[in-house]
Amino acid sequence: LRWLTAGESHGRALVATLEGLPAGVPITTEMVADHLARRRLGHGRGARMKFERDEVTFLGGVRHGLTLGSPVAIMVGNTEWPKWEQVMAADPVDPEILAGLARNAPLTRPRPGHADLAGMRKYGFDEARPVLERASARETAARVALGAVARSYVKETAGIEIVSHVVELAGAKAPQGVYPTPADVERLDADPVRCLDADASKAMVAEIDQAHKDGDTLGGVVEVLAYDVPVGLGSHVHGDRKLDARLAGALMGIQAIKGVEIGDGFELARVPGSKAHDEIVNTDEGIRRTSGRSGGTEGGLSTGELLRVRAAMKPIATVPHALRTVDVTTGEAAPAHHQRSDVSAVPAAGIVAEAMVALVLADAVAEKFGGDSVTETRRNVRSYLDSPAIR
Ligand code: EPS
Repeated sequence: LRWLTAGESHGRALVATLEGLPAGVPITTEMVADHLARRRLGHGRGARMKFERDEVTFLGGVRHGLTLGSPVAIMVGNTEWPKWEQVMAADPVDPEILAGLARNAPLTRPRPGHADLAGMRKYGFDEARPVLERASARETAARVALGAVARSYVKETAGIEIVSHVVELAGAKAPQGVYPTPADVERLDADPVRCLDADASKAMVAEIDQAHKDGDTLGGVVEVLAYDVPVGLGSHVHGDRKLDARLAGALMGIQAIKGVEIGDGFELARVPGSKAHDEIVNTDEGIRRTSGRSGGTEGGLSTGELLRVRAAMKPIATVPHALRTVDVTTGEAAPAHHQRSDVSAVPAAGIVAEAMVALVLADAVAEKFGGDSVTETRRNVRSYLDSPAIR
């Protein structure tokens, strides 16, 4: 599979393309819009989430609710665009008009924690607008749109289902070892922080309310679970083919993610080998594991057990209680630029992480099982799972 997104935060639209899927994957505008709506959920989101809508349009690759096997192209319109039409115009705009627009004032006080300063230096810009427009997590809407297609593909062909939840938000933690299933998704989406545990959810909401009062922002940890992943996705034969490496790269590529764990992750470094692995036993249901510490990957291959990955999001870098920076035009100390921001976007990060896991698994399924139609891919999956080596 190949996929790509384009578009700026306050540009006309985001666009996303996905190439390499077979024909016959069910996907509709409504399915994509539903996932985009899930991404906007969560206590602690900023003002923009309230007044902006995500407008989904398929531009290619889908007919009457099914993929055609050709590249899928999706546009997610920014309803904010009319306010930015001149500031973000593709074609040159009369400098006098631009000079009169407050929105176009140069952003010369780069915000610590964002791409602003390094991006300005690298690309030779004297202000941060051209950098922050693309670095913005607005772009994750395009990834979630592609993720909706990818998850439909893996569900239809291999029966894989993907769920995420918030396991930590600042100091508040959900009880360990509780793994929500696809049947819990409705409840999760109805929770203000997408956490199943009522007490932990309350504590997380309280953390966000307090940070809001303090003019601060918060991060947290999300966990993604993929059910019914067949054994043998990815490979042990080379580092860049390892499923865990591909998952880690994909999750790390989400804005504001600073750490990724597979299974028990860093905790495994703190226990002896006798308590770090998943022992193999023969049961009535076949060969199984006594625990799920590995997170469903061994040696870079999926094991057929529950796939479990976590991503740690740092606090939003646009901090209302502005951090110290330097005005690049004068070299003087100054407070960082701040207009508005989310207090926390951890619940949304879970939805984005689901999309990234879906894209990685879709890539791995396409690689292992091929097929030009969903029927063919499904047949390939079934014949593999029915083979003696697996049963
Ligand atoms: C973002 C900053 C905010 C968020 C935006 C991501 O936008 P603005 O700078 O316009 O207030 O609202 O997220 C989205 C628009 C979205 O759809 O998720 C950032 O700097 O990453």
